[in-house]
Amino acid sequence: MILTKYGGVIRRYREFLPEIDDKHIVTLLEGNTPLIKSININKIINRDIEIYFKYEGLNPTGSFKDRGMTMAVSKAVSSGSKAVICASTGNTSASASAYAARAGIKSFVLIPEGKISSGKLSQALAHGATVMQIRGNFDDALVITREIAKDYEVTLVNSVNPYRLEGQKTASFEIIDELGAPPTHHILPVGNAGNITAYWEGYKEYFDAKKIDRLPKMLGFQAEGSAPIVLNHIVKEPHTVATAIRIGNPASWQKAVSARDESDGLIDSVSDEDILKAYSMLASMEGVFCEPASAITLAGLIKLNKRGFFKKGDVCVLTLTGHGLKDPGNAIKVSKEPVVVPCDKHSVLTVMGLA
Ligand code: AN7
Repeated sequence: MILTKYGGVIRRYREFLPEIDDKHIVTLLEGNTPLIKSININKIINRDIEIYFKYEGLNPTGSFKDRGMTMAVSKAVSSGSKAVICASTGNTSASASAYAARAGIKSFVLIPEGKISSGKLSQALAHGATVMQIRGNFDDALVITREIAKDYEVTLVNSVNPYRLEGQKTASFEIIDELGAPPTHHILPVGNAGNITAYWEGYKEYFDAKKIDRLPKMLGFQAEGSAPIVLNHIVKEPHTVATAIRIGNPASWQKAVSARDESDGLIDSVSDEDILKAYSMLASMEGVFCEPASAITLAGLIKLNKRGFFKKGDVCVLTLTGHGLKDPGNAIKVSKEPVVVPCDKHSVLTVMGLA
């Protein structure tokens, strides 16, 4: 058998994506991420359902943003653009700057000062972006970015760029191709609300192509302090430990509401405390290290499960949107402290409980 080389999400799912010349494809071989079946967490939460983690932290820059960025930057390059710009809570800037570097074009990123994790900041800097820390939040940064992209020759690569969502929908295709069927429930974090919109599009397109004969319910979660969609009003000063989703006025608000309503799903919120509990559980019980914003999916599942939401046989897929190494500070904060031990065998054995 001849194995076809993996060529990234555009080449794999070309028939479902906007047309692009092969020579313009900018890829770091994103996508093709593992769908990991939960063993230990599944057992203690609910043995009647199946839980899977779509581990998007294993994309080239460590988050799901790469699926959309390959499409957006390829299109930018094919239209002759020499620069991209984005506002970001961190992951979009990491991804945009990496794909811009790959394409040999410039990247400009606006981030809220002091409110993005060090891993993400280091990525944008390493990839050579011009990083501007603004004294405002993500929502303020997005307003400025949109205005600049409207009037100057620099391509906006936030998820208001439709090519971003086109690329991101490929995650739904992968899940169906892997499971052979859609899950009954798909759980996602909701920040700027692009990803839940993209996943829903992906499921609907596979439905229309007759690859599946039913659709999942879309379940989105926001952090309590940044929950505009749940509250049904803009949050002027959003706050949460999950800085990736510290967004008070999501760009794809209405589309996320449509995904929720069309799928008979829901968008709810959970506390920072529960996000951090789920974050620890994923790493310590399942060996899957994701960032706090990603762990909100498990916190949400636990919340719904407690009120008897799921039925026997339900299959839940949780998208773990970003890698835990993006934000090691939080892991160190919520975990057991390392033990300082004198440099001798006996002391080590004592700590191990073997002396
Ligand atoms: C890990 O990077 O908005 O609802 O500027 O980094 O599609 O916005 C990041 C969002 C979830 C929310 N999980 O997705 C940005 C940015 C992680 C994220 C989300 C983000 P959307």
